[in-house]
Amino acid sequence: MTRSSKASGCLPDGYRCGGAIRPRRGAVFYYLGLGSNLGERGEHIGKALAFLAECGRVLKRSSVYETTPVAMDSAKPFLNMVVALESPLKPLELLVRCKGHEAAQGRDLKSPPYRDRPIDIDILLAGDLVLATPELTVPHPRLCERGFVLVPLFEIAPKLLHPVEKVTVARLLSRLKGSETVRRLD
Ligand code: PH2
Ligand code: MG
Ligand code: MG
Repeated sequence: MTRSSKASGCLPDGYRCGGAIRPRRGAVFYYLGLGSNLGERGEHIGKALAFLAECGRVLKRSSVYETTPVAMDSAKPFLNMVVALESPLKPLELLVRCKGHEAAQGRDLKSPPYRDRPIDIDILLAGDLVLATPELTVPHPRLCERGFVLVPLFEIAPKLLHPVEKVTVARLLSRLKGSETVRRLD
């Protein structure tokens, strides 16, 4: 049997196929949210990007946005961005590495959540995986409520389908209510 040259089976893993990209065999397409509101925020984000490049292939990165803290008693604005990463790591392996990197950048992981932090790396999506464990929930449980995540995610993946909501990122963003400030930096 001959395969049509358009069949995705003819393409090496990790290559474009009709606009969609599929991961290499055994790899996962992650979307990660990065945030910093303490210290040299741009440097912290830069170090996190270098760290993620060691975890796989960074396929896309959004602009950096300055955002007002949400659900936090803080006046310190955040820098936020979103990254698409293809990685051979399993979700829990990636999570452990991200936590290690947050600690290496000086984040106190024992402090209560929602404190000012030099760096936060959140796994937003792990392909189509739907998972709820004490360690990790994907899709991220508050993804649909947060402009500081949805705006940068929309920039790099507007047509991406949320595996639980079954709507696109563009639709999630259009449904968003609230008064968060999310300002793109040049
Ligand atoms: N992260 C939070 C809670 N609130 N607000 C903004 N603007 N940016 C964040 O990254 C952020 C937040 C929990 O991790
Ligand atoms: Mg977070
Ligand atoms: Mg986090």
